[in-house]
Amino acid sequence: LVTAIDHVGIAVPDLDAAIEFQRRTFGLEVAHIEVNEEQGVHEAMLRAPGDASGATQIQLLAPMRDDSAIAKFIGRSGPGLQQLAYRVTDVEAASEALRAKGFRLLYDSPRRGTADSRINFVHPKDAGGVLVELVEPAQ
Ligand code: CMX
Repeated sequence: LVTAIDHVGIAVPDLDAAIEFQRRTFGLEVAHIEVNEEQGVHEAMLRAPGDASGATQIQLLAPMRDDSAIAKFIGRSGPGLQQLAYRVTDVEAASEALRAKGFRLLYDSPRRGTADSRINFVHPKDAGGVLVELVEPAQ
């Protein structure tokens, strides 16, 4: 089902401060920044210098609205690890295979993720307390 670990997402209150922290402390570099209005996030993808494109990235997620998933997460748990994202080749097929096994998928059909990827999520209560994102990268 899964072809790679795509990224690990961290909920942060302030995107610029979090980027600077990762850069200064661990030497990570920004690979991509965008706003995803539907998800209500301002986000950045970071990677280690020298990592090939396609290597596992760190996603920093800052809330843009009080009713966003990230704002709610920070309000309840504080900043920290929010999601683990698995790469798949076909997000609809992967979602269907998991639904058939009884897992709850958050969306009936895929939504738009980072860089025009297509995404869905397995409910954290069905995945050992981890919010699992399924990511089909854009072609
Ligand atoms: N990881 C682990 N557990 C989580 C969680 C997370 N990220 N978010 C919520 N939970 C837990 C809660 O702690 C709660 O547990 P308890 O019942 O034991 O207290 C339980 O799940 C259900 O919580 P809830 O209040 O019913 O649900 P929320 O309103 O917090 O929503 C979720 C949770 C996963 C449905 C919501 O965060 C969501 O829709 N996430 C998907 C979208 C998303 O995360 N977008 C941001 C990233 C965008 C991107 O990656 O591009």
